[in-house]
Amino acid sequence: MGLRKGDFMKIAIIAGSKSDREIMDAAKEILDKFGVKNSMFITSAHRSPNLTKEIAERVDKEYDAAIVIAGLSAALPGVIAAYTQKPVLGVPVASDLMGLDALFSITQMPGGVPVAGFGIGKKGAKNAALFAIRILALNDKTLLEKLNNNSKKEEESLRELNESFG
Ligand code: C2R
Repeated sequence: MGLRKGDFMKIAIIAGSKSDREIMDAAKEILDKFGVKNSMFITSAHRSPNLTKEIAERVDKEYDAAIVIAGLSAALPGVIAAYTQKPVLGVPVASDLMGLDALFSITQMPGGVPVAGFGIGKKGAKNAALFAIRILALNDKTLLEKLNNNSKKEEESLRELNESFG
């Protein structure tokens, strides 16, 4: 029908609060750059458990993976992962404890409910988005090509910088 497989692939970006918006945008920027469809949701496992369940069920039916961003006592990625077998990529947000609270909450999951843990803040969100794209690229050659071109460009820009040093 002229549609590539990638046109159907979707990533959910979910955050625990609207105060996490900057981190959400860091993930979205990468997904948009690679032409990967995505939607953003805000919900809290602590504050809005029913909405969280509804969104997790949508992830299970409609999305290929979820990037879940949360700070403080970050239950949200684990709760989403409890409702779906789709890959959940957790991104901690910096806090008074430098984000270590969320980093530990996300990575120290009880056995049986896997959440992939990324670095704290925008860089973690960027890597989570790239990792989600790598998952999609397992079944999408066009996306794999885009990833390769992106890596080549990054290397090329460093070569140019080094040449400018003389
Ligand atoms: P507010 O700024 O709304 O007080 O939120 C959010 O991700 C945010 O980083 C402060 C922080 O609380 C986090 N939060 C969670 C959850 N709900 C909100 N970690 C949850 O259910 O896991």
